[in-house]
Formats: sequence, C-alpha cells, structure tokens
Amino acid sequence: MSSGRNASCTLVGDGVTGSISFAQENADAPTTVTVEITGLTPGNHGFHIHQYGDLTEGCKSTAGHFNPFGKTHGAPSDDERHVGDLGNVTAGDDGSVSTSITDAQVTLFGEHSVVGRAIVVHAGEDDLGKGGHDDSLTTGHAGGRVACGVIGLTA
Ligand SMILES: [Cu+2]
Ligand SMILES: [Zn+2]
Repeated sequence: MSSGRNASCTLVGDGVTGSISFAQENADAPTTVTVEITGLTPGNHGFHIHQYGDLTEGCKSTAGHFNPFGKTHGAPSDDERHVGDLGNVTAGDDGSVSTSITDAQVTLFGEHSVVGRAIVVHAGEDDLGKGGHDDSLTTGHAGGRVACGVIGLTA
C-alpha cells in the first residue's frame, strides 16, 4: 500500500490557464511538480508557492512567498531561499510551458505542507535574489501576478 501523496492546482489568469500536479512518495522524499501552462508571453516567468490559498482578491490575497523558516528569497538550488521559491518557468514562442521540477523543500506532508497554499505565475523573470532591485530579496523582482490557483490534495 502506497503512502505517497498527490496534489494538483488549476491556474487561472487573464488569458492564462494551467495545470500543475504534485507527487511525493513519502514525507522524506522530494516532490515532483509537473507544469503545463498556456497563454504566457514568451520567456521566463517567476513561479512560486505563495503563503495562502486565498483568491478572494485574486492572486493578490495569496500574500508573499511561502516562507516558514524566515529565509530571504533565492534560487531553488540555494540554501537561503523561501520554501516557495521554484525559480522560473520558460514559455516558448507559443506561450506554453511543459516541464517538470523536482524539489526537496516542497512537501505535501506535515506542518509545512504546501497543500492549501497557492501557485502564482508572474509577468516577469524571477532574478533569484541576485538582481540588486529593492524587491530582489523578497520577490525576485518578478513583477505582476498573471495567474494563480490553490493547491489541493488529489487521489
Ligand atoms: Cu510569486
Ligand atoms: Zn521567494
């Protein structure tokens, strides 16, 4: 009998749609995040897990990046990063993304689970904390929020 967990997130935005799925074999395993998005501008877009699964004011009410350990913003490969920092996804010339990410900090289990939080896709590129802008170390200077959705458990 499997003890793994799965979750999904339907992204909705202005002309942007997407489907994100999460799979984790057990509480100590990394999580695989499969990303399918259409309707983006070509190029890199910040891709994060934000704190709240609250869309009452659209993507704005998801608040900031999920950061249970009080770190500064960074790249997915950095030790100093928010748990929600999944870096960028890259849209092709047709505006679509089809990729998968494996991350050791994102979990579907326990106190710091991402279930019930939100995925947000940004208008611009996440500078991974290195851009030197006022907001590089909080948001990666990724600009507006073009699509978002709530992460929920699935079979
Ligand atoms: Cu974000
Ligand atoms: Zn961050």
